[in-house]
Amino acid sequence: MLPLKRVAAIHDISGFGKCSLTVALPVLSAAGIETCPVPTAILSTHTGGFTGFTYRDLTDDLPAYIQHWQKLALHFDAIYSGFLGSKQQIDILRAFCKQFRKQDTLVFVDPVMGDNGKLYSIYTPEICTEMKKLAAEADILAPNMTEAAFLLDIPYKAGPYNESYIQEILTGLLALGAKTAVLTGVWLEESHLGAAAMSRNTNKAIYAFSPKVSGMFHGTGDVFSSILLAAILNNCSLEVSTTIAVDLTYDAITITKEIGTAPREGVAFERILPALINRLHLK
Ligand code: PXL
Repeated sequence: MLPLKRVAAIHDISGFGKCSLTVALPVLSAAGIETCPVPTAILSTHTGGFTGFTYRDLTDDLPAYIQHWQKLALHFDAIYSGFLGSKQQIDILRAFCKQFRKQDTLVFVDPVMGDNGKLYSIYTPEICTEMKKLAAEADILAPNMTEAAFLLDIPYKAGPYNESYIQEILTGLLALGAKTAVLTGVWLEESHLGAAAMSRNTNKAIYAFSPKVSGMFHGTGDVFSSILLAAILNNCSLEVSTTIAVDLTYDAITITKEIGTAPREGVAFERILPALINRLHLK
């Protein structure tokens, strides 16, 4: 029997609204990957579309938490970061990578900062600067178009995009230092939305699209990134992994629309977990 692959997932936990750890843990576990959370904060809900949420910052707990893991000499096949609430948390994550990154460890950074051209409410220019340093260390960097614009210090464009613009953004992200960039929220024509990916060793963009669904659904970036990482750790190619992540994120959104829950409640990714398992077996 092969041992399980193991991921350290460094995100917040939001009790309601399905994002960050409440997505990463079930998606990666369903994909057969042992997932060890490093909770950076505890919120009653995420910050997008809710008011009055509680926010307990766990920054002060992290050094001892991580030190214990050092004593246990844990090995991780991947380090997966998402929503990070302060410069200090990004610094801790960079120190975590220094400590736990071995030759075979994949550092996957989802530089969660904003969407639709705007930063999330708690993100400051200082956090963006730190995020750039983190992005430079990523094996896989997975921003949306808004986050890419902030990382590259360029104005956000709403789309539609053309291939040369997407190529320019991907090239810029790789120039920051990331080995592979996977860009979400890419659309070249009104009817389809998806992702574009490029690695330093190929310099050729690959695309995956699904039909465009109207409306904005919270947590889709976390669903996409978690599925992408799950597929990569199951030895799918970058192209296959991106396609699986686009297809299944789309399926989760369409199911959510049919159920009719409010966009702020997150997407029904629970219903696509069997399909994820099937796709990983079929690869
Ligand atoms: O989905 C990204 C995310 C994660 N965690 C928290 C958030 C958000 C986006 O708003 O607020 C707490």
